[in-house]
Amino acid sequence: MEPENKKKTKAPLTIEQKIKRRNFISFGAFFALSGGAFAGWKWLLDAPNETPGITAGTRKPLRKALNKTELFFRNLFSNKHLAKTYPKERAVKNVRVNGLIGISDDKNFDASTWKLEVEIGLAKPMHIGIEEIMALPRTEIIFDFKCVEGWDQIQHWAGVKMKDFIAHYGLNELAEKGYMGLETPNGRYYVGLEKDSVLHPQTILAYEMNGQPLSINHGAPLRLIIPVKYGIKNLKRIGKMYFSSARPRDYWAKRGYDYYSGL
Ligand SMILES: Nc1nc2c(c(=O)[nH]1)N[C@H]1C(S)=C(S)[C@@H](COP(=O)(O)O)O[C@H]1N2
Ligand SMILES: [Mo]
Repeated sequence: MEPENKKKTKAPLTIEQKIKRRNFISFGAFFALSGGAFAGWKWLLDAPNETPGITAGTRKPLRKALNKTELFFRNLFSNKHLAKTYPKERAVKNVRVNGLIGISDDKNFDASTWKLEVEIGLAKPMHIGIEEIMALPRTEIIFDFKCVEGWDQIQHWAGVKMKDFIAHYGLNELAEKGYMGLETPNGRYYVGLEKDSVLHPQTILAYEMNGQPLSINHGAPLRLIIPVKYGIKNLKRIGKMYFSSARPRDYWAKRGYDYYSGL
């Protein structure tokens, strides 16, 4: 038989046949896709939880995706991304007091004997007084302070740039480890910060607000002001500073907030 004839004997599809065929194809696709989606969901469900601690326990593949996203934005902004600044007149007079963890729960704190403790590896930690810090080059910043709870305020702070502080005390090599941890003297509030944000030109160790020494509730004698991050990372009443190659513990990340908390 001629192949040509064979083709011709095949009758054209009727409308009903065409519809049946389409339905068959779309159902097939539907089942294939659902099967894929189910397998994906099951895979995620069966994936191990990350070890809780620094971050809340989510599925490991999800954390991987979050970390990739974080890295993308970190590389995008890095040190070149500056927070918007404002003229002094725009700064509010009544600066809101938010969290007091590590402050109101510390009855033994004595601001007059306070010293910043800096862990420097195997050697004994450094203890730096506030006068010494105030003798370093002073810088000011007026920016829009943002809290994850949904409020923001234009605030005016002064202190020393963290990168100047680090350079002055010969901590550059330690800073290269990747992370800095900061804690209140009683260790009740603590944050972890990655190197790029630590060395950011707008990150300051602040000892003044609106031209006055810090009040106790705003973090006297020394607090962190880090405009590239949400309020939660702006630790008040710094007691201890340390460096690490792994993410330091972070109070709010432990409770499910984003570790990076960048703006
Ligand atoms: N020690 C300490 N620092 C802290 C907090 C805290 O509870 N304890 N709260 C953080 C949060 S959530 C915000 S929004 C800011 C608020 O700073 P303020 O009270 O000076 O406005 O401080 C941050 N630093
Ligand atoms: Mo906050």
